Amino acid sequence: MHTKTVLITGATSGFGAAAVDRFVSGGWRVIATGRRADRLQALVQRHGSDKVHALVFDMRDEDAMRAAIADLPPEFASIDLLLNNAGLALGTAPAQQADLQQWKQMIDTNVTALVTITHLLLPALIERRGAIVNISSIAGTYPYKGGNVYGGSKAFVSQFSQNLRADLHGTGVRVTSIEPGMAETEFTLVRTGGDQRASDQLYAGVHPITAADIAESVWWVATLPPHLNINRLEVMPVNQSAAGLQVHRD
Ligand code: NDP
Ligand code: 8X3
Repeated sequence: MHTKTVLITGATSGFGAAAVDRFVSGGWRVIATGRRADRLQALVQRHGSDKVHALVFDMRDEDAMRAAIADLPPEFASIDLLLNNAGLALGTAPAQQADLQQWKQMIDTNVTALVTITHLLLPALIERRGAIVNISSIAGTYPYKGGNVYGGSKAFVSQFSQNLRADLHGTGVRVTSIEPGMAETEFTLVRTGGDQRASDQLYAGVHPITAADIAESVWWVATLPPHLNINRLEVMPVNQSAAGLQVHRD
């Protein structure tokens, strides 16, 4: 059996870093991408340069993305799985007080960069009857205050995934949208501009999803028999559930 290769975006922390460990331990080669070169280098050192290849680029820089992927060493060049994981939420303010630059950064990263790398890799994925796993969010399904553009960007990721399924019909390429709820990673630190206390308070007592939990879900989806496709997978901590509508009375 040939060694498979996965390209993981956002591999420097959280779900992406855990997925690197999971796929390496499952015998795959991993292309790990992100902006923080030191974190990617640590992954290469931990697993070995024959197992992990680091690509340092900002997902919003299309030229850098193209150049990095065009320059892959031959042993990493045949990609079987694209894990579209890089993404972020910025801010928790209601729309009427939100920062437009933060909105644009979320759209540029969660939407524009995701479709750009997908478009770039699609021909190769079709040739190899590969797979795409997109990390969406429950925020794309359930609205909450302050979710505004983050939730909108994840609704895009979920629907784009299902539309890819429709277009890729008959190619053998699998597409999955994984939609996690509260998970303790660097997500809330990034969202709050580095407020560790806010992050700790949010997850206190929740028993949130861990990065390893989602890495295991990705692994399960990716290693199912090739005739099976998980279309969408919504995962929450037991201590989180969706409830209710709000009513304002004048
Ligand atoms: P982390 O903040 O821990 O990881 C985010 C990753 O995205 C980092 O590796 C970061 O790398 C990368 N990233 C962000 N912006 C860019 C960019 N411009 N260019 C390249 N890489 C970028 O958060 P999570 O692991 O939690 O998040 C991973 C995905 O999961 C995101 O799409 C998030 O929206 C989604 N998600 C998270 C949930 C949660 O509760 N944690 C729940 C549902 C979905 P670097 O900074 O080094 O560039
Ligand atoms: C992250 C999940 O509920 O914090 O995508 O928005 S949530």
